Amino acid sequence: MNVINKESFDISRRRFLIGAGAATSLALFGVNPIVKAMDKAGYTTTASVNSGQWVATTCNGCTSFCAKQVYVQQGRALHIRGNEFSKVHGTSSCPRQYIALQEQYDPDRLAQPVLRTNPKKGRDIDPQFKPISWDSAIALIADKIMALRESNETHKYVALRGRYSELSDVLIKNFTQVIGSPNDITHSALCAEADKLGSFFTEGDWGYRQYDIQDTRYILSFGVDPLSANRQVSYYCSEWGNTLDKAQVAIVDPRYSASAAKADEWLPIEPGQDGALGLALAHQVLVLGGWHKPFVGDFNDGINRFIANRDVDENTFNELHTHGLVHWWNSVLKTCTPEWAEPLCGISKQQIERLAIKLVDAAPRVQIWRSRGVQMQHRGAYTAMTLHALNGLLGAIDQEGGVLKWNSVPANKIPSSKKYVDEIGANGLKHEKIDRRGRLEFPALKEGKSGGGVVTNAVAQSILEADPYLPKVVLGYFNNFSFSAPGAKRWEEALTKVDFVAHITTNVSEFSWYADLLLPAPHFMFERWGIQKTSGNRYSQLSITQPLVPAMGEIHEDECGIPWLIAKELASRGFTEPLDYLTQEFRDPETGKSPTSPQEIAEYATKIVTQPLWDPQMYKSGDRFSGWEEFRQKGIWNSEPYLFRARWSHMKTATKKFEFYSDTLKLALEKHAKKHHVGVDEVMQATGYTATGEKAFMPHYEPPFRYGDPKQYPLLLVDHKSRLNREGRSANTPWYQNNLDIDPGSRKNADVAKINPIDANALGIQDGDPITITSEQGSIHCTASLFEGVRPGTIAKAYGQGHWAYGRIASDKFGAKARGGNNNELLPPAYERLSGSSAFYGQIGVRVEKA
Ligand SMILES: Nc1nc2c(c(=O)[nH]1)N[C@H]1C(S)=C(S)[C@@H](COP(=O)(O)OP(=O)(O)OC[C@H]3O[C@@H](n4cnc5c(=O)[nH]c(N)nc54)[C@H](O)[C@@H]3O)O[C@H]1N2
Ligand SMILES: Nc1nc2c(c(=O)[nH]1)N[C@H]1C(S)=C(S)[C@@H](COP(=O)(O)OP(=O)(O)OC[C@H]3O[C@@H](n4cnc5c(=O)[nH]c(N)nc54)[C@H](O)[C@@H]3O)O[C@H]1N2
Ligand code: SF4
Ligand SMILES: [Mo]
Repeated sequence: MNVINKESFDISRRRFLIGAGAATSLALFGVNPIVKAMDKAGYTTTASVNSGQWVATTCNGCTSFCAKQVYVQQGRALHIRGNEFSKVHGTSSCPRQYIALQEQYDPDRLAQPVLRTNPKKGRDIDPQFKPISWDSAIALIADKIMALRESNETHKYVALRGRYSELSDVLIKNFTQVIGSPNDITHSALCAEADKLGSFFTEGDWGYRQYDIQDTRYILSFGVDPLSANRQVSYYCSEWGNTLDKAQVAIVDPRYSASAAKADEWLPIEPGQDGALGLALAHQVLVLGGWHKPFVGDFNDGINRFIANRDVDENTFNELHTHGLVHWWNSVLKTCTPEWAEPLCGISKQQIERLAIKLVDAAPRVQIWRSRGVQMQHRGAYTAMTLHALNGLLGAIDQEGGVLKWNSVPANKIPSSKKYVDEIGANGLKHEKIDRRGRLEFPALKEGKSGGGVVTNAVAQSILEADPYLPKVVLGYFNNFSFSAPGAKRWEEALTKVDFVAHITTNVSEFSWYADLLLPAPHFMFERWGIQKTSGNRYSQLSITQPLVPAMGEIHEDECGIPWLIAKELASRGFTEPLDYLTQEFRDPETGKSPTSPQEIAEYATKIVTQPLWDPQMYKSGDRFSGWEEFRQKGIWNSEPYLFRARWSHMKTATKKFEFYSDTLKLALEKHAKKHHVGVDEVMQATGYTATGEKAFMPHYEPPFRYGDPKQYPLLLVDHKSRLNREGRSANTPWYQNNLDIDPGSRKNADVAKINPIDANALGIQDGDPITITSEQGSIHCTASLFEGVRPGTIAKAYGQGHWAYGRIASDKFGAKARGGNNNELLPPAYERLSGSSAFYGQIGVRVEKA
């Protein structure tokens, strides 16, 4: 039988394991998938130089989603560069683009469907996966869906989405809907929902920002390391040098990041105290009279009455494009002096005063950046609002050299399956969603709507407690929640409770380990259709991915193709609506043909969504194309350049203004409270906030919640992304492991925690020592790196290592021993509840010992 086992990590044995009995091994394809693909492509070693071509696609290594061109020769992807047609990043790139090649040609990739043969589930239990055919795999999923329909339990089907392209609305949203389940659960609450909350409740935009770094004079970053992470790393990497010539940069982060290393100033703040610093800066800006008058307005007589600890008469100030400034001052800011902030945030009064002067001098050509690090915290919502309000005060919103929204992209949405839902499905859709969104303690106020957002990490709890119910079928797509979610082990336990778990994945991951069926996924960048958007340099772009090399195995397109295969099987059993939806709504916009294969439906879906961009008859704005073929070849559409100040007094907030006193949040909280027959104070309490009364509607100080008794867990953990992390997906590549010293304080081929020599000496820890880090949640092992670039009292560790599955390089021993430690086994499953986000940061107490 064509199977492999845990022992098969040994590269020399790998090829010989075929037929070695029913145990889970790595080379699940039988022959090396690379060899197979080369066979298909007719590859010869005598290929002549320059006989290939550059093909457009998109990198999905991080949320920058850069448009790329890949050099393809004889069916092999050999080289990658930025897409010259991009107005956002052009040909530039970040340091991790090439790792995509090693992901694509990873010999440990799953290359055909496999079925679990061991009914027992656990980390130490070999699933004993054995290959099965695609037909059998799809039939098995159809069996499970039909059984749910027969028992009127279609709501017990749960689709989990990790990373994705816009086409995932087929598999996750609409396919789930048409089979009658409300449970289309995305990873957004593990990603950065609290960030969007900060913009929404001040300027009415549930989205991310771009920063006009060409014309700026001052960049103040709260935890963002734009040379490593965040959005549009390629553009910022290529332009940052020029920016440093023209502007000053200050990085607030307990950790000395790559960007801090290039900045004018590094402010190693006490974790979780960015709100205090932000409020003190806002206070100082007002006291100095430095707010941007053309945006905010002024006192009627031009005399500044913002004096510390003194109220201001609202009638004396005439606000222009903002709302509630004086109210905010009187209720919150007047007491937020630098003296008040200093002991909280650990940044001196003098430094705060100096920063404020710099901001005022540079305004409105300033920009305040904010990362997940300061917002995805237990009480992070008001920090997100505070820091964005600073942009408002300084007039940086929608301004040259300031902070911009993403330009809009006039693409179509994926067609809805709503009208295809039958009676059984409609009953299923009435059930509460599995993630508890909208409950009193989970407002998840996406776009101001109670329960409008997702609470991804609550799903594990819901499964464990069978509340609101125990799902029977879980389909995981492009996700690895038993690795990527705080309190990761809860997911392992939860998945053992579910009857049937399927996973669509390129690699046998920590999530796959608990699955019953694995479907091999195409690599997102090289083997399938897809759509991504990004923004920077005053433009937005939409770019596509397309299949450009033969797939590494028996692989079908996943976001549209797999639902189409399942729908065909369901139709053969008399449940025709899913197939009706897919065949009727996904016709080729050029020929009107219905799809006949997984690849075709994905291509048609790509054409449907992008048609307003490439069809000359539908032209709206931005780049022009003669038709689909030209667009496909270029692979990218660019928007019009940014229109500055167009949104001033036209924001999508309750008052249409930029809100310092958020009427928008007030409305949202009051509606949520009313739904639960309580007041807003009770909502604050249920969500773990300390505010009472009107403070709930304004940026204000919230003390960070500390996990773990300081006596037992004296140090604070600072989690961060490595420059080489392509989310949780790059760890099985040599180019990742061999180059990790690209991060300040890190080492090649090691998983290090960076500890200040002051703390290390007190603990008797030397550089290179193996250490154990323990929190209330769990323990991990890694290596100590003594590094002055962490604030004493904190320990910084990149997320990304600690895989115990995924492949022979990612783990020490596949399925048996982790390589380094996974930070998510230390982090508690905590939440920022107003957005539904998981809380990865703040004050996470840990103990560090020599192992
Ligand atoms: N401690 C800590 N945890 C974090 C973060 C952090 O900074 N620190 N970051 C968080 C953030 S911002 C995010 S967005 C989440 C991401 O977390 P997830 O959404 O869970 O995504 P990944 O961990 O990248 O896992 C994706 C999985 O999909 C499969 N896969 C890999 N490549 C492909 C492919 O090309 N196609 C398909 N179909 N499947 C593939 C593999 O099984 C892989 O494990 O992680 C979060 N977790
Ligand atoms: N290299 C790389 N880049 C990526 C990704 C990746 O996997 N790898 N993933 C992409 C994804 S999915 C997302 S969502 C974005 C997220 O990008 P960002 O929103 O910018 O967030 P992170 O980099 O996750 O934020 C963590 C940062 O906050 C700092 N930090 C931690 N605690 C605190 C604190 O209390 N105060 C302050 N001031 N700083 C703190 C950490 O040192 C770290 O620099 O990045 C994207 N870019
Ligand atoms: S990893 Fe991110 S920044 Fe780097 S090329 Fe890919 S999408 Fe762009
Ligand atoms: Mo993310």
